[in-house]
Order: sequence, then C-alpha cells, then structure tokens
Amino acid sequence: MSQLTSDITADLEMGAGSAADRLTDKLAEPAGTVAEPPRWDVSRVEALLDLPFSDLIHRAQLVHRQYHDANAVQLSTLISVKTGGCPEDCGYCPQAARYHTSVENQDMLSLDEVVTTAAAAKAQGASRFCMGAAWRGPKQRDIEKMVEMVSAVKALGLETCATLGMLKSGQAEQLRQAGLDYYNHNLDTAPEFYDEIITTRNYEDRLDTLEKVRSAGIHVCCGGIVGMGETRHARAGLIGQLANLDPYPESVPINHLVQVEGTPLHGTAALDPLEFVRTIAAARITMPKAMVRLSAGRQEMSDAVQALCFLAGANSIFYGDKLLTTGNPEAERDKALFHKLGLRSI
Ligand code: SAM
Ligand code: DTB
Ligand code: SF4
Repeated sequence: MSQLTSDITADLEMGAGSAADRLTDKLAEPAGTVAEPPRWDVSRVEALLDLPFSDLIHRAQLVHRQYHDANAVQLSTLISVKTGGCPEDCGYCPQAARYHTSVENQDMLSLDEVVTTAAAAKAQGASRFCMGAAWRGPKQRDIEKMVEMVSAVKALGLETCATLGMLKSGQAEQLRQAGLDYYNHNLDTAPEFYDEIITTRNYEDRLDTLEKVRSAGIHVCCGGIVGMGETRHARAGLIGQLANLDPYPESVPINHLVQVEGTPLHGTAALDPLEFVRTIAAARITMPKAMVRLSAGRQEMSDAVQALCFLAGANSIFYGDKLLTTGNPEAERDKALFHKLGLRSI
C-alpha cells in the first residue's frame, strides 16, 4: 500500500466526520496558481483507485451527498444524426469507414426526423438530447444544418448536446448562438495509452476543441472509455486529465467499451466490473460537482453493477434503447431498475 493510500485509509478509520474533513484537505484542495502542481496528479488518483473498495465507495458517497441528491439521476437520450463512414481510426468505433462492421452508413437525418425523435425522448422522460455525428469534424454546411436542429430541439424545452468531432474557429460560437447547452468531446483515455487507440488525431487536438467549446460559453461534456485493455494507472491518468481541466467538465461520461465485431478492440480481455465501479468513484471524488454519466456498456451490465455505479456517484445515464449504433437498455428495464433502487429521474 502506498503512503498516500495508507494515509487515506487511516483517515477513514478515524470516523466519518474527521475523515471527511481530513480527506477534503488532502485530496480536494484546488491549486490556486499555475505555478503549483496539478490538482490531481496521477499518483493521487491511483491512490484513490488502490483504496479498499468499501473505503473508496464511502469516500465517493460522502462527496456525492455533499453536492448532489443521491437518489436523483439525470436522463440523456442520444441520436445519431449522421452514421458511419467516418475517416478517423478510433480503435473502438464501429463507425470508422476503415473497419468492417455491420453498421450501415446513413446520411444526415432530416430536421423532421430529429425533432420527432427528440419529442418522443422528452415524452419518455429525458431532459437532455444529444446529437452525434460520425465526422472528423463538421464542415460549414454541416454546422448550418446542426444550427437548425439545435434550435428546434431547444424549442421543445430540452437541454441540447452535440458531439460532432473537432471544431474549427467560429463553429462553437455558431452552435452556442443556436442554443447549444453542452458539447461532448471525450479525451477517451490517458495520454500514454492514447496512441494505441487513435492515430488520426492527437491529444492536443482534443484539448484544443475543448478550449474552443469552453471559450464559446458552452458547457463541456468530456469523459472517456474504460475496458480497452488499459492499466489501472492509465485509468488514473484519464481521470487526472479530466479533473485537471480548468474548470473540470460539467458532465463526465464514463463509457465501458462496447466491443463491436470488426473493430480492432473487439476481443479485448474483459475488465473486472468492480474496476469500472472504482473508475466512477474516482471521477466523483475528483470532480465533485460534475454530473458523472454511467454511459456506454450498460446493456451488458447487471442491475447489481449499475447499482454499485450509482452508489459510487454516477448520477446520469443514457436513456433509450439505442446509443449511437449499439444497444442500450430498453426504457422499461431502466424504469424497473429506478423503481427497485428508489431512484428518481431528473
Ligand atoms: N465523431 C465524433 C468524435 O469522435 O468526436 C463524435 C461521435 S463519437 C462516436 C463519441 C464518443 O463515443 C467517442 O469519443 C467515444 O468516447 C465513444 N464511443 C464510440 N464508440 C464506442 C464504443 N464502442 N464503446 C464505448 N464508447 C464508444
Ligand atoms: C459518450 O461519451 N458516449 C456516447 C456519447 N458520448 C456520444 C456514445 C457511445 C457510443 C457507443 C457505441 C455506439 O453506439 O456506436
Ligand atoms: Fe469517427 Fe467519432 Fe467513431 Fe472516431 S469515435 S471513428 S471520430 S465517429
């Protein structure tokens, strides 16, 4: 056990009140100036992930209850507005043109199709509607269509989110103008593992798009994928990168890799579900005010693992029977799960 882990464990053993105070001092104190070290260097996040499971979940619960209603979960529904044929080489993605998967390419949906789906999502209880496109980044004519979609979805009274790839100067402002509340752009994994997963865009490109989103006044939705064969150290690296964004993202999707036949990552050794739960807990502790979304991979998860994710601080899910191209639990299964756990949707 590392020194930091044993310090944290000792704190937790001192009792709930003092443990919370001391851990807040030790782990959650933000750095005030650029000259100071990052708030969450990898070893500090790794020390969290190394905690005994119950201590980690206890700590996550303390943070979660300090900032959120522990029984409320936000619902976002996804739609793929343009599917497949993507020029990028993300090793997990069924929409990359270069991999032979069963995804059928679909040109951009019409405004009507998007609005009808958004209205149905709202009627089912979703509060946010996220529009995704299989692009390296949008062209100007794509932005014009997205602007129409965003304003029409916003007019339904839903929060709007889009994930369209890398943005060029001025595009984020146009989306903001149309009423875009959130832009999703993931870091995906730790910097040192990144090149094994994607080569057609680099980490800096991603940070650059996040900066454009932030400067345009759009909320940042940024997370990653676990279960891609990364080490625990790399999971700590991803969480550290996210937590050290200044400010950290308002919304943090933690995806479990959905293994799709034909993609390079198909056949990756399965991740222990408790490691996934630990990653959620680390996201919660390091980004206390963020909405932490239990994202892709829920269809393959038992109710028990999902319940542990909520206990670890997840307070958002993708809702509706499809993610972008792969399956997600049916709304009825989620309603039954929420009922069983006494959760209410927001
Ligand atoms: N093309 C845009 C981009 O990549 O920036 C937006 C859409 S892309 C599909 C959005 C995110 O979905 C990716 O960054 C990745 O984190 C996630 N994703 C894609 N395929 C996945 C899979 N098989 N399992 C889990 N997450 C996945
Ligand atoms: C995110 O972090 N996860 C969502 C959303 N942002 C766009 C996408 C998950 C995609 C899973 C694979 C698929 O359905 O194609
Ligand atoms: Fe393209 Fe996005 Fe898939 Fe990467 S994750 S291949 S950029 S659709």
